[in-house]
Amino acid sequence: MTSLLRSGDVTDTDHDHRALRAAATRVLLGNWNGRGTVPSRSLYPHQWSWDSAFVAIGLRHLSPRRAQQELEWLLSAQWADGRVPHIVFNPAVPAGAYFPSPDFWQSSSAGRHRGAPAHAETSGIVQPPVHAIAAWLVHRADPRESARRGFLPRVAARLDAWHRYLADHRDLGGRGLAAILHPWEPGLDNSPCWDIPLGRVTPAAEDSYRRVDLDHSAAGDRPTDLDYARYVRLARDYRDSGYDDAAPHAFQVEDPGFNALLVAAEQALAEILRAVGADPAPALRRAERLATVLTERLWDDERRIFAPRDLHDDRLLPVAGVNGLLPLAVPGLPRPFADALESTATGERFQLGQVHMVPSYDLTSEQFDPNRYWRGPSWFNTAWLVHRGLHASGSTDAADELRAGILRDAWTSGFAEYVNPRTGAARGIRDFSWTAAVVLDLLSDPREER
Ligand code: 2M8
Repeated sequence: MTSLLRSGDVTDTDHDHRALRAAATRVLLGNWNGRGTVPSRSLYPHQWSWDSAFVAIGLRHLSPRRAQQELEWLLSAQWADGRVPHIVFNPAVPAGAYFPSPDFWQSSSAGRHRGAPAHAETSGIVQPPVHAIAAWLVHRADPRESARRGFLPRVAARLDAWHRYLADHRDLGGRGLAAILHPWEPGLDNSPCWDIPLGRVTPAAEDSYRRVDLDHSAAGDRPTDLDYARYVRLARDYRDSGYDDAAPHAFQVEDPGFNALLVAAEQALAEILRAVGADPAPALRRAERLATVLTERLWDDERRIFAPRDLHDDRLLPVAGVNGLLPLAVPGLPRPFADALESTATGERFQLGQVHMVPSYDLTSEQFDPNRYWRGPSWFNTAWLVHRGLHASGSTDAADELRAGILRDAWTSGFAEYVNPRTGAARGIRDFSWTAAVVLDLLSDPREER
C-alpha cells in the first residue's frame, strides 16, 4: 500500500475512488480493537472521545452496526455527572504505552464523587461534543438496523446527560457557553490560541513523568516539553480537586469550535429525542441560546473570525485558528457571519483553495508552524467540518474543491494524522483513523441521508 500511496495521486475516476475506499477501509478495520477503534495503534492505543465520533461517521458506510457499537462503547464509560471522558483506557494495553496513563488520571478513585465508572479507567477531562451529530448520522445510515438494535433509545439519555453536564457544570463564564479547562479539551492541543492562557500555568517538573509520544512521532511534529509540563500540571491539579468544575482553574477559556459543535450537536440531539418520542424542546432551546451567545461573545470583528474568550480577564484572545472557522458548520448561522467566515477562509490567513486543506492556524502569524501539530498543519477532521459548513451554506464549488483536496491529501500522505499545508507532506503518524473515516464519508453517495 505504501508504495502505491507514495507514487499515486487521486483523480476523480471510479477506479481511483475504489482503491482509496479499499485503503481507507483497511486502515479503519485495522484499528478496530473489538469494541472500539484506536486513533492509531502506536501513538494512541486507547479510545478517544471525538475521534470515535468521526470514526463512527465513517464506519456507518461499512457497518452501521459497528458504528453504533463504537459510540455505545464510548458512552458506556460516561460518568454519572454526565461527562464523557476524553479517553477510555483499554485494560489489555500495557500502562506504559501512553502517557498520561490510568494511574495518572485515577478516575475510579479521584473521580468517584463525580460518578466515574468503577468498571473502566478513563481520563477526567472532555473533548468536543460531536457525538450526537455522529449518532444521528449513524442512525440515518440504516434506520432499520438502528431500530432493531434499539440504538437511539440506548444513547438518547446518555447524550442528553452529556449536554446537560456541559450546560450545568461548564458555564464558568455565566453567559451560557461551555468553558474548556485544558488545551486537550478543544482537541487542538498546542494551538497558538492557548499560548496566552497556558503561559500563566506553572509547569510540572519535567522529571516527574516521561513523554511516550516522542517514541512514536518526530519531536518537531509534536508539542514542546514546556507545553507538556503545563498540560501535566493542569490535569494533575484538576484531578487533585476531585475533578471539581467549581474549583479554581488556572486555565478557563470559551472556545468557538467547542461551542459551535455543541450547537450542531444540540440540534442533532433534538432530532434524536423526537425520534424516541421524548421532548426535543429543551435541546432546541439550548441550541438557540448557545448560537446567540456564540455570535455575541466570540465574534472578532477585526479579524473577521470567531475567537476564544479568556475567562481570566474576560477578553477575546488575539488569534485566528481553524476553531474560529468551525461555526460555519452550525446549521442556520446568520448569513453575514457565514459570508465573513468564508472570506476569511479564502483570504490570506487560511488561503483555502491555494494550500492543502485548511491550516489549523493563521498562515500570516509569527506563531504559525507548518509541521508542529495544531500550530499550522492541516487536519482532516477540521477540513471535513469546514467542507460540511461550505456545503450547507451553498458554497458548492468551494466545498467540492475542498473535498477533492481532502481525498488527494489522504491518499498521498498514507492517511497521515496531519499534513504540511504548503507542501502536503505527511506529518505525525500514518494510518490515522479519523483520516480514513472522513475519506469513507466523502466517498459515499452524497444523496445518502446526512
Ligand atoms: C491529540 O491529543 C492527545 C491528547 O488528548 C495527545 O496529543 O496525546 C489531539 O490531536 C486530539 O485532538 C486527538 O483527539 C488525540 C487522539 O487522536 O490526539
